[in-house]
Amino acid sequence: MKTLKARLGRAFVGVALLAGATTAAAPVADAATPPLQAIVPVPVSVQAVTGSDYALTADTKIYTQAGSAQAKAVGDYLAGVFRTSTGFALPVSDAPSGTPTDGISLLLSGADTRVGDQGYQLNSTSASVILRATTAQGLFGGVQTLRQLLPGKIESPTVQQGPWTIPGAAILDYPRFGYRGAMLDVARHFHPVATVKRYIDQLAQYKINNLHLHLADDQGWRIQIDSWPRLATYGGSTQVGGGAGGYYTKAQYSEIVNYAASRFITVIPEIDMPGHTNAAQASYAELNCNNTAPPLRTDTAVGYSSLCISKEITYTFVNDVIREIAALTPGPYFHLGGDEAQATSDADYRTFMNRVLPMVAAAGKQVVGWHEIGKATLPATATPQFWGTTTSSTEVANAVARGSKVIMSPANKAYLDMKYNSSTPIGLSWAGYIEVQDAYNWNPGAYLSGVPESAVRGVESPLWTETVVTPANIDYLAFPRLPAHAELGWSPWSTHDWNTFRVRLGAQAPRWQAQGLGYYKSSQV
Ligand code: NAG
Repeated sequence: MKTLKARLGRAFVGVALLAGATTAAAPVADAATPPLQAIVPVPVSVQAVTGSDYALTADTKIYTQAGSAQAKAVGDYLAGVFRTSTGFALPVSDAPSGTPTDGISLLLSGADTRVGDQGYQLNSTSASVILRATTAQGLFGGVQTLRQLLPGKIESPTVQQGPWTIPGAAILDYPRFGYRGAMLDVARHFHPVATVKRYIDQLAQYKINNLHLHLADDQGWRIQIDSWPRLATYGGSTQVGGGAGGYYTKAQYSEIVNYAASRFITVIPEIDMPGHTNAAQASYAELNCNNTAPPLRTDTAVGYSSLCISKEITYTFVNDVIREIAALTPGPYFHLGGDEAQATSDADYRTFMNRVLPMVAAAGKQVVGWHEIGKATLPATATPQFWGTTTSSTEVANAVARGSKVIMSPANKAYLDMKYNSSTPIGLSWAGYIEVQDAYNWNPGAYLSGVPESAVRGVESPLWTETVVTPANIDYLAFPRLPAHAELGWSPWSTHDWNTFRVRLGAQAPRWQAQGLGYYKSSQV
């Protein structure tokens, strides 16, 4: 078994365990999981059409809904992924009218109404592969499933030998929650545009549709603000551990936003306030009650900074920042942070939020905030993001009672920066260790007492970066837990089952290897 593991990788271990083969695992472990049983997140419904596989060949054509530039863009994206590893031309052109009789088609007509605005239908036979959806976003989700129906080497950056067989199938799929998110903290350690784009591509594969960027914290301010230029040039000049830091120019932030949009991912900018603000206060003395700028900080303490609640300049500053970032952000949300305001009294916190909440609305955005924001009187459009380690929250309950929906990120389940176990080389452990099974085994729709599924907007996986420096560090903490969270956000709860999940998750490993993604090799999978 040990030799097999070493030779084949972890992908096959789960298969052996599922079959209940504790000792004589070899024959089972030799068989790769059939692709229709290896999709993450698992679709709502998958039916095999036996004896009717589609062969992707040098002659295959991709057709997209005539007249839809968005469908064409999804077709080009699909062709880009498949051309790289197959070496085939895969030309993309308008679909003929009527039901296509060959090739791979991406159509915006004829989908089952259950697909809604994010789902899709996929029908593959020996003649053709037809994806149908009501939106380009739905087609894009279907494309992610289609990738997983081909062998993992389809993800290779170099041309590989086929055969490239798509199993005959009828798939109907749509999400449990409309919001599936990931957060990247670019403040503690700055992560350049290329790293963020790489992460966006990884998120898209698992049908995550929101990227929350934590753009400012005590240790760094990471986005250019024209009316307060020192925020970026001085406040962004260092990071945890004392390295050089960095920041996004407005053009670079827009580049991220546009790249994310091309993957149907909405960027949610966060400027944390009224705490976690040392970088801003170090940049401008007037943002401090004593008019003295503190030094830049490169340690990882939390809870010591606060904007000066009683000064008018504080609100000019906050309004300028919200206005400039909102103007660059097409998505509907602005995240105000609001966590760990230990250096702000509750009364001051409420005073502050009462001033700032209307600024977000005036900038045309809806508020998101870490769940402490529920201490303020929120409009029903505001979304608290639960990050606690217990299963009740007064702040969330208050907000839900006023009509809010919540994003679920319980720290002991959803935090990607927690270590897997005591020997994980990077990560924190204040919320506990989170092995893959822990990341998977919770129900976001029935987790917080008094918060029914109907009050849950979705699931988000935060990745704080006190210990995360390189893209390889991101890979290691996000994979394989991020796909576990993605499945919680997408798949019906009725499909929830660790034993089948770990087989499907293990079957992703060859894709990650082909992509050069340095995932954590969990002994549980
Ligand atoms: C919390 C802080 C965050 C920190 C993280 C590390 C939240 C909402 N706040 O203390 O600034 O990076 O833990 O896990 O998580």
